[in-house]
Amino acid sequence: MDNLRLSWLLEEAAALMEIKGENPFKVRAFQNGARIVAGLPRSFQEMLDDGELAQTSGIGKGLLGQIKDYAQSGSLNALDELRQEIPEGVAEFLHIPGVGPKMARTFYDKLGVTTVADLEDAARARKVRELKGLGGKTEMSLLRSIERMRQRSGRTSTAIARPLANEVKSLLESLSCVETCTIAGSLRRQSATVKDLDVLVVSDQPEQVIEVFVALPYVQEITGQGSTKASVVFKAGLNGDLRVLTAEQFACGLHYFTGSKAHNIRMRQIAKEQGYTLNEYSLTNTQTGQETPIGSESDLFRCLGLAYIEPELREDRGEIEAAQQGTLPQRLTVEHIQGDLHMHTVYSDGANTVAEMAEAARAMGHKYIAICDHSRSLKIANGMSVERLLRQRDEIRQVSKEMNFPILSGVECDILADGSLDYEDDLLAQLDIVVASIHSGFQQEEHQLTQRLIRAIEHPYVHIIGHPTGRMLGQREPYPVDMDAVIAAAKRQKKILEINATPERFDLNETYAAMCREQGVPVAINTDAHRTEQLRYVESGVAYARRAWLEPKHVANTWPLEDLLAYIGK
Ligand code: DGT
Ligand code: CA
Ligand code: CA
Ligand code: ZN
Repeated sequence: MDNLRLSWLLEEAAALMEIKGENPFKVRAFQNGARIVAGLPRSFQEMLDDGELAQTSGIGKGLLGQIKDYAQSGSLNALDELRQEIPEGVAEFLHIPGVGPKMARTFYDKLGVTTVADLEDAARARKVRELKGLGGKTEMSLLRSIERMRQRSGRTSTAIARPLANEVKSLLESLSCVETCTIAGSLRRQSATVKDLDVLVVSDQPEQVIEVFVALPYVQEITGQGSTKASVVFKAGLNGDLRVLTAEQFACGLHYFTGSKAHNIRMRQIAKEQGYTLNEYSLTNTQTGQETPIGSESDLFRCLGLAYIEPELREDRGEIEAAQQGTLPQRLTVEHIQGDLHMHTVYSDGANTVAEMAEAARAMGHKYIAICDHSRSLKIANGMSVERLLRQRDEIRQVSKEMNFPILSGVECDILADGSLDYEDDLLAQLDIVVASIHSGFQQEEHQLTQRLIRAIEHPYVHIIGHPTGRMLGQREPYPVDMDAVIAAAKRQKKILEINATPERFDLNETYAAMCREQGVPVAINTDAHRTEQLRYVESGVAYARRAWLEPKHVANTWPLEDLLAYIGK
């Protein structure tokens, strides 16, 4: 038990009291208490024992009583009561600029939302403007505030975080005092961006592990150091949280620090309903105080009557109910993927030849690929003239025959500003497959961009829309587009939308990918590889797609080639 954790709990209690409309003096007392506890010179436990905490100014009788209880039971009574009434996540609403306690309460009471993400969805679905006293203007500014909050929170794309995580993991694992090292948190859940690295180590020599961790060459600054944990800022700009656990604690710790927080909250409820207390170290029988030995996450789920839930699903989006009912989605894996439908070669801005890309793809186990280099307007990416495109098509046919490996001759055709395509129809008709993408004119209005995409979808020779929203994580926002309308058009026209697996993109995002699943629009998980090694992006693309609950049947490039060709009318 540490000061920081106590301080967070007091802070959360203050927020929930505010939302509940409690006496402002009481709220203030808890807020002050949180600050004081965070800044104590020694552990609050020691100061409680030797009576110094009682003498500390700002810690009144009521607060002291709460802290005493917490020291004994590990939970804060006042907070437990508040959480009965208002779910934990609602306190987060107060961090949105412009949202006060009253408004937060209304969102929860009237919309039933308990996380910022759900609130955002509700606002996008135009439900906020219908609330009494609020309107369209509030709704718009709410959405902008949530967006700003996210930007300010400074998240890092996995393109940076994952290689760093792998380095840290392998360095720590090489230590003799380390049994295992696992990266938990949002990175394990395959989020598109992460706030920090959550590093879990099993060891019985925590001091030694911490010493090495804070001295890693990637570390810029140490921001916290305790007996079993440490926090750092990495030179790459993101933070790192290390926890050292014992082997007995590992399974519960892994589950807890994998999160998400919303998932954990529901799991704790489920445990409670069954007479257990679940925390980051153990599952305990609440009555007897006896710990249930938990050897793995599967054990933990099983003890609570749940099927194993993949980390990617742990967002409290219905996965716990599905695990109770045995209706979790079939796990999509990279073995289901039969081919990759978007990659580049030296014909435009790629680094490898047609044959090299095909060899590498076949070595990975693909049954077919499509080569889709850039079209002529995209000069900066060495887009192909008509003549060069035709020459490439001939080369593809020949390589395919020599290798006895299906290579579709395609193109990544620019969607021009008015929604028309970059080549004449009779040329496109000669290709096996056409991916159409937007690479310019992002500054258009939403209705223009939407119409542009829809026009491309309605084009008879277009089969797939590439990276449909144009986002570049950490660099560029998605362009504004009405994805409901785009997905509806894809459905009408029997077209495929891409999940571009380049780690800066993950575009479609998980929300839109899930909409495609619901609407019956197939997606293709494509790497957009510009060199052979990048064909490996398919692995994280598949993992990301699991966040949208996609099953093999939803993904067009898990289908045999004949089925794919039949779907696109070839
Ligand atoms: P991030 O870092 O924002 O990309 O997302 P996470 O999920 O990695 O969040 P982080 O690093 O703050 O915390 C790691 C996990 O620890 C989180 O997924 C769940 C757990 N956790 C952290 N704080 C709390 C909490 O206040 N309550 C509960 N139930 N779990 C928490
Ligand atoms: Ca994290
Ligand atoms: Ca963390
Ligand atoms: Zn591309």
